[in-house]
Amino acid sequence: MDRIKEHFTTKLEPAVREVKDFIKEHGDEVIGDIKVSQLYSGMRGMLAIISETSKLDPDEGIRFRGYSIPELEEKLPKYVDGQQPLPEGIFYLMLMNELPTEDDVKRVSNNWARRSIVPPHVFKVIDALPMHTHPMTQFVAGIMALRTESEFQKAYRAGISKSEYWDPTYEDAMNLIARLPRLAAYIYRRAYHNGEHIEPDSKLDWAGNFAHMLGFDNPEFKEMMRLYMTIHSDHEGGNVSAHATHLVGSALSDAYLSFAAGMNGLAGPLHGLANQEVIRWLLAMRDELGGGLPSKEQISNYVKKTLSEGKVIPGFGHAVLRKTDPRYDAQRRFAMEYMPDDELFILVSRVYEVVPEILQATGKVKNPWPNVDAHSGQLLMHYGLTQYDFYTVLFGVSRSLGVLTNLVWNRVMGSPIERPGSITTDLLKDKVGAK
Ligand code: HAX
Repeated sequence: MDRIKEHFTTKLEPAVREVKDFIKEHGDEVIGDIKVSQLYSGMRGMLAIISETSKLDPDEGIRFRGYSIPELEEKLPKYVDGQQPLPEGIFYLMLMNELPTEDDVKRVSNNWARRSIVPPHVFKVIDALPMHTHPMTQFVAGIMALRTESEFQKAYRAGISKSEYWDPTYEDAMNLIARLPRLAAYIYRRAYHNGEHIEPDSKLDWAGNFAHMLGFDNPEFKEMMRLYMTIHSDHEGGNVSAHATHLVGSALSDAYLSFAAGMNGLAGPLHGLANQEVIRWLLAMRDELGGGLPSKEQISNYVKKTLSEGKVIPGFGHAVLRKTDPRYDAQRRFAMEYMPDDELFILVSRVYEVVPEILQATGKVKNPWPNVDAHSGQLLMHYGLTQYDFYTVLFGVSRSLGVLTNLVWNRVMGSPIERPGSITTDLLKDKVGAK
């Protein structure tokens, strides 16, 4: 058994006992009421899922196992001479509920490198798709093709006991996380670099090697990728990609099926695809205004025009957050340090100064502030990763860290199949005595 898994096994029994005791003692306590309006509003504000890896506070933003992003920037191990947190570290923290040491992080890096070989049939599946297939479609097809490797599927067929489900799920999660960068890089190089693929460099860390396979060996880009992969990894349990992974996983679907479901959700423009939409929207604005850097007044007019056409301003708003997303702030700090004079960064900053007031004035937008997607594309564009259709795949690779950790923990806990109730409007009217 590998050392990471061995250490993880020490966490299982106490965590299961803690939850069992808690349910036994407090299981009948009521923690909230549901309003009729919530049933029609995408379950906003309803507590419905247990997710231990991170918690989103509307006014403060995300905390991973209790740590804010600035705290993690300080506390998580870095690459040699680097300043940005390594995603291996946030994965370890989410899995173990324990801050990793440098050695722990190295062990995760090495473990993933050992598991990272993608079987050739996966590349054949990708190659069979038309070149214009959206990268997220290719990504999901690749994840499904990788399912031939599922340890859980094999173990279930062989009749594994419930109490052991977590073990092959852990193997699937680790294998999948290890292989996603190679799959994603393959899709990128095939679509945008004439299929000139780059072999992995197993001496590099997970995000650094991903950058390398994409074709970006600039050390600054690698640092950016480490930050990107860390901050996109989890956003509590209710967002579409996390919830979809959790829901499908609750049917005992293996990590591949569950994660593919999550990625289908991430590919929606109101969720992860917003990062692509932001750049598309910014470039369209620049083109329409004749190139160069638009003034605040020009931006303001363009924002109003977008709204008047019945479209959303991509990268702004959030279902839970009520302030600027700390993930946006983290990327802004990176841009201020590494590329303060980048024209697109200046545009992103100007948009930040203009949009919230306009959204607020609509009187209906609950959160006028920028979210994570308002910034990420600018960082990628700066280093020459300009093919924005690919951006959501990067988000997806990172998101695997949180949602697959949750899947493993769901198996440890023996979480049941998810099956909320539904009701018709007529019956609901009867219930509340409406005519
Ligand atoms: N531009 C224009 N209108 C917006 C808006 C925006 N950025 N954000 C919200 N609104 C509108 C909604 O469309 C809704 O209008 P209707 O009543 O006419 O339907 C109204 O304001 C109220 O919405 P809300 O309660 O403030 O927001 P929701 O919780 O319903 O939706 C969204 C949250 C993130 C989907 C929304 O803010 C949005 O569409 N933003 C733009 C797309 C985006 O950036 N998505 C990424 C979000 C972060 C994420 O998941 N990243 O992966």
